[in-house]
Amino acid sequence: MAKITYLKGRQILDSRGTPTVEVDMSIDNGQICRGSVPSGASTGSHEAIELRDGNSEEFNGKGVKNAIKNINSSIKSSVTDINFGSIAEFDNFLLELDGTQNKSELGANAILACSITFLKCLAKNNNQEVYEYLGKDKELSLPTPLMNIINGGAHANNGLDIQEFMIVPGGFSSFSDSLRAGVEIFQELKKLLDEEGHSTAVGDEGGFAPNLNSNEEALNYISKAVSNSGYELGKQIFFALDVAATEIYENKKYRIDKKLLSIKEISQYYQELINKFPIISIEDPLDEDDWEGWSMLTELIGRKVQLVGDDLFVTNNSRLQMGIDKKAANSILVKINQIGSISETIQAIELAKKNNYSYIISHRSGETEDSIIADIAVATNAGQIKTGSCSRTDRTAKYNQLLRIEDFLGSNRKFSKLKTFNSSF
Ligand code: 2PG
Ligand code: MG
Repeated sequence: MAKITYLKGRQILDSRGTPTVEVDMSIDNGQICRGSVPSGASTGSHEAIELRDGNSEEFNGKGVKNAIKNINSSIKSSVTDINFGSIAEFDNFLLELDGTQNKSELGANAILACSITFLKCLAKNNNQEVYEYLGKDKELSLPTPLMNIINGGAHANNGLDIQEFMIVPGGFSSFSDSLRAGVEIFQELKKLLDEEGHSTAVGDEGGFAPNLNSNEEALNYISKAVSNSGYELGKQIFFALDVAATEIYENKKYRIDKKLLSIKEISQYYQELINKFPIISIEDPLDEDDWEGWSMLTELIGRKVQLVGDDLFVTNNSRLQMGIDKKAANSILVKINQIGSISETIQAIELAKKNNYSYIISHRSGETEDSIIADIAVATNAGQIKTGSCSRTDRTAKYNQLLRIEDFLGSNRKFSKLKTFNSSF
């Protein structure tokens, strides 16, 4: 049983300079732990509500002082003197206190910051790391990273309409080797882009954001960087895309490479891309409410590639269940702030597991130095983590935590070598 003995919320900044929520907490007079929450740019419309101050002039209305007030007043006064038996009990208490479906009363940012920090306190008071505490009696493994080395879409202003071009160093036998390969390719890509006069400035997730003419051109650059670095494409290195298609959906069509494509045409476009490049995963290939299109595309290419629902599922069990029923997608992107509590995040993972959907633990494009998603990826044996490129401390913080965990686990460590289902690779 655990009682909260100290709780304080404050406003800090995320990696885009946008205000976000941080919490300091201690339970049973133990050490103070700290947690903070990320924020998206290409957010799904079905996500839990991130409470922002709106009409205030500060930060163009993006302040989170109301969410902070909720933590320091109603949450603080309600939790005092209650003994919580688990993170689930604590989260449920906050959900009841909020009383809405989408956490709009207290704010998903307020609730999640408390939930993350409560979990950290439980681990700390038990003298454990978060991954050990959360993964107790479960299979632990270090994930393969999906590294977003070219940024486009809402995360850059370069005209590329696919949001994320990721490399997946899947053919290695440890996390650190896999990460090292990714870093070497990233450095080589920088050289290549520079040599050809392209910008090597980075986007929100630390990948380059060059002005290229087409999505294929981006993939060609990455292919060249892979071979120049001495790695084998399709054996050691694979590709993953996040199209974030809700952002390019206009009048029931998809804008790709300056053309408007129907659902049939875009499906064909994906088929051609996966025939040309070793793409093992496509996230949000279609709009967040295009269920029919998703079922069709899953039937068409779901045996060859991982089709990941991000804006489609928003880490929400009822949306995921809808996808399972409709055979839409075969994988879920897991973002703690889309649903707004640790326990509900774990529930979504459990539902995915039970139905043979793979699950990828993910950051947001607006991040903080909090690295709890690294621990969650290990504790839930996710096998895959998406946490940006290998520049910007907001991104490397997560990779560094994974390197630490690899070190802590020593000879007990297991690495989830790329495991996408039905993959022929
Ligand atoms: C995504 C994410 C993270 P955002 O679409 O998957 O890469 O972006 O946080 O902007 O929604
Ligand atoms: Mg996405």
